[in-house]
Amino acid sequence: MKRLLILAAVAAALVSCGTNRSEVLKVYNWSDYIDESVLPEFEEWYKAQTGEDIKVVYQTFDVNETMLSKIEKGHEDYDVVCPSDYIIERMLNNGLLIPLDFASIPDEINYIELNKSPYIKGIFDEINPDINANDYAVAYMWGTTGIIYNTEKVTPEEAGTWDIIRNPKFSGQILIKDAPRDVYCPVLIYLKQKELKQGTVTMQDLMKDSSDESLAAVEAYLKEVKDGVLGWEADFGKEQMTKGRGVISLNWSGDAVWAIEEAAEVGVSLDYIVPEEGSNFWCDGWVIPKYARNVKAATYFIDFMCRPDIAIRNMDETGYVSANGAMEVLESQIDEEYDPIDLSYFFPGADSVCVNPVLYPDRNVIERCALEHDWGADTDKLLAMWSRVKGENASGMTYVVIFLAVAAIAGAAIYNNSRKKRRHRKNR
Ligand code: N2P
Repeated sequence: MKRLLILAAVAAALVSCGTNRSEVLKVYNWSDYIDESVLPEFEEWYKAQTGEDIKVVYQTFDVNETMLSKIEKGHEDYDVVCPSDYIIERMLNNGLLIPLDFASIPDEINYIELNKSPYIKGIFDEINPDINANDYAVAYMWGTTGIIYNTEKVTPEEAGTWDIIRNPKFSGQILIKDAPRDVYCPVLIYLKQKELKQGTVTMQDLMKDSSDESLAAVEAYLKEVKDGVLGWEADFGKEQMTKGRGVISLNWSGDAVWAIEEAAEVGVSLDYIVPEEGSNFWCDGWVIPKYARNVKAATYFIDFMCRPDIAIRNMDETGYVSANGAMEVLESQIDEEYDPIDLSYFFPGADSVCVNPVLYPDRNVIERCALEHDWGADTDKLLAMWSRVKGENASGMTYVVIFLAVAAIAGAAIYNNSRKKRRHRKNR
């Protein structure tokens, strides 16, 4: 928060000191989602490529919805932002994105074209059948939603089903991502197991299902779960898990990689699983919103993010897996410590490679996951449901405190008033 305020002040200062806006690049990205040392390197690289100065103003958000509202409602002039798939879809549907002009970048440094993963390109093709998301977005990181668990307290069988979040054994020790869509989808998949097995619905149907009936079912389930929730977290869950303060965390695969590594250093053993019922997989991508004011630098920035060495540094720093399809990226992750997995869906020919399976999911994990989709106006129903679920978490206690505070203020006012009246009478 403090960092955000400082950055906002720097941004305001730069603009008010008369710095030419064409020399400023405003980047708005998820927190903990980049190796920040690449930012000054971009400034140097941009100067070398174009002969122009650029100053990156870097700001972060915790969840998609915060970012979206700044652009959709606030019309903020970020030059490049990093939404997830279903938000890219929404931004496309609402005409909020500018098509990317990569032809403007010289071929020899066109890292986007050089390293495009056909797999991810296919995912972006799926985002919107009418508008090709590949013309508007370049994938950055991707992964799954699953369960991080403490292996000393939870068995893989227990963590291998979404039912774990209401398992009374772990009550009070569960952290849940404060990301409504990424919680709604797995819970709905869990609740619709029977229908999925019977083939009366598909995972893809569920990703688009914003019916009142499904919303009510997920709401009821979450209300059952919430008394056992230690925290609804946007970004502190991974750290809590490393400190042994939570036993289970409904979280993203990249936070899992980060947490597993950090925890190992302090003797806490964590693991990550995508429950057997299935889940969502997601892909975040760089886009240029229509209120951007430095499209050229934004285009170069997106390109720079696709340079394999930069992609590797961002992966190593954050725990997330790059959408970059360069073999160099795969080679940097090979580690004989892991059992071989089938990654040929992502890197053609790589059907048995030793890489961290939390980072790159095996083909069979991917096969039980699906991509989320924009719900349009129904999104408001989800957000209302989410705040009902979380709001009630503050429960009666909040109302008691508010009631006591109001009663105290009213009492003090009545007392002061009657004292004044007494004094007034006395003085007469
Ligand atoms: C990292 C956020 C990752 C975004 N803090 C997952 N979609």
